[in-house]
Amino acid sequence: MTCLHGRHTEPVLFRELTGDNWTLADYMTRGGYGQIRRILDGRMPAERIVAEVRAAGLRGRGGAGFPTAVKWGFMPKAHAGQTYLICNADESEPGTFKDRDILRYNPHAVIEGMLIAAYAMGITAGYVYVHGEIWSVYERFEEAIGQAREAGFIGKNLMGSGFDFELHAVHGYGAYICGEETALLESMEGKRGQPRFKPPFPAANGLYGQPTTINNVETLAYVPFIMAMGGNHWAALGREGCPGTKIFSLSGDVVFPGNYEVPLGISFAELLALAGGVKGGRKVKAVIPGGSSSPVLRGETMLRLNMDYDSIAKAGSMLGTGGVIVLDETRCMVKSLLNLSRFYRNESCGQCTPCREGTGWLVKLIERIERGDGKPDDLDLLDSVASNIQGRTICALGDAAAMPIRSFLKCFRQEFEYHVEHKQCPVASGGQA
Ligand code: L3W
Ligand code: SF4
Repeated sequence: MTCLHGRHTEPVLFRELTGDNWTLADYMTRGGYGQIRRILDGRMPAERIVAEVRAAGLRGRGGAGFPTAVKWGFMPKAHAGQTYLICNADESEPGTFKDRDILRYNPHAVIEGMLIAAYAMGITAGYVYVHGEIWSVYERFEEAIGQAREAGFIGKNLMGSGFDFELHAVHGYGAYICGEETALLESMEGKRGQPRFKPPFPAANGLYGQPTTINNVETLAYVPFIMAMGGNHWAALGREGCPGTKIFSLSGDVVFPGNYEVPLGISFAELLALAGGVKGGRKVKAVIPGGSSSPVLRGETMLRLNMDYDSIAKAGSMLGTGGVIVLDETRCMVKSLLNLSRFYRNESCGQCTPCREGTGWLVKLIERIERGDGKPDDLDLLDSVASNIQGRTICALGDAAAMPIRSFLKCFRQEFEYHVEHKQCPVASGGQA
């Protein structure tokens, strides 16, 4: 997967990258570490940094879109013990593959972003938790950390300022659930990666019980650019009312799958055109706009929407991680849902009964419908199982498993009914759903 095919319209994070210029030396020629140097040299007050991030309107890029400046503000101002900053690079939401490209092509932007964030919150220790199935990215990031440490950007008394910051990379072993922030903390503590109850939130009780801020890779990587441009200027890169740029990962039935860094609020139609449109000139049937946990929308609905948090939420879905999965008119919606549901069943950590048992029931029901053994009541049963999972579990995986079911049924109910009634797929058989 590459992000470097020159089809971005407003690149910030991916600007000037060719694929092999990820090194410290190259980052320095692009003004790298200039912002942390300016901050430390000038003893910039932490409030000024937070004010720039607030002016930028930066929202968390890990899925929830939580305002970054507000999250940083949750950290206690005075704390006797250690506090931590964690970069969540456990990217594993199906359809989402942006963070690994940021780490691969622009790792020093992440490190500088962490330095600035840590300084703003008075944190002296940081970790980057890298997904266990992208080993080459983990190794490259380790190398980048080594370069930064050797150049004096990580360690004690940075640039003679008195500010200390230690940074380490750790890796998981590929479990999706470890991307949930509290499961990630458990995993880092050497325990089984299972989500904790929230509250308390990590800002109060995080790694080893200490106040911890956890931000996504893309969120942190934008911070040096926001400081360099000024928050207002960075915000103005987005379309009206939609601050900044955002990386969308396009996959599925598009001509050029890949990562596209574009103004937030760009229309879906423009984004699709950047990716070369739908394969074979076919029609877009359905779109999952924000990673597999976000509800599916019909193609014609998406073609009227802009890619920003509010527009997608008003249409009944979520911008999530910006992992856009495009399904064309040849796709069977039952099979597509089955594929997603198997993923959530396999990745459930098993702590909560509705999620552990319910995700298995969902798969059994969809398998039955898909192979032509569905019963007339199965669609209501599917909806009932999903509604008994949603909102009744410790973490968002339960919701993430339930929401696609309900949205597929809402948008494509006739296709499911056709499977039950005719014991075959209308797409494959050329029938009308
Ligand atoms: C202190 C409060 N902190 C909220 C913090 C909280 C977290 C952030 C957002 O789920 C979503 C999920 C997936 N005091 C606080 C507070 N916080 N109130 O703010 O919290 P929350 O609970 O809204 O979200 P979450 O649990 O982090 C994330 C969805 O994203 N998703 C994709 C996930 C996949 C990846 C990936 O592969 N990279 O992230 C896609 O849709 O379903 O809804 O930090 O601590 N009062
Ligand atoms: Fe584990 Fe699922 Fe419960 Fe989340 S909702 S804690 S993944 S069982």
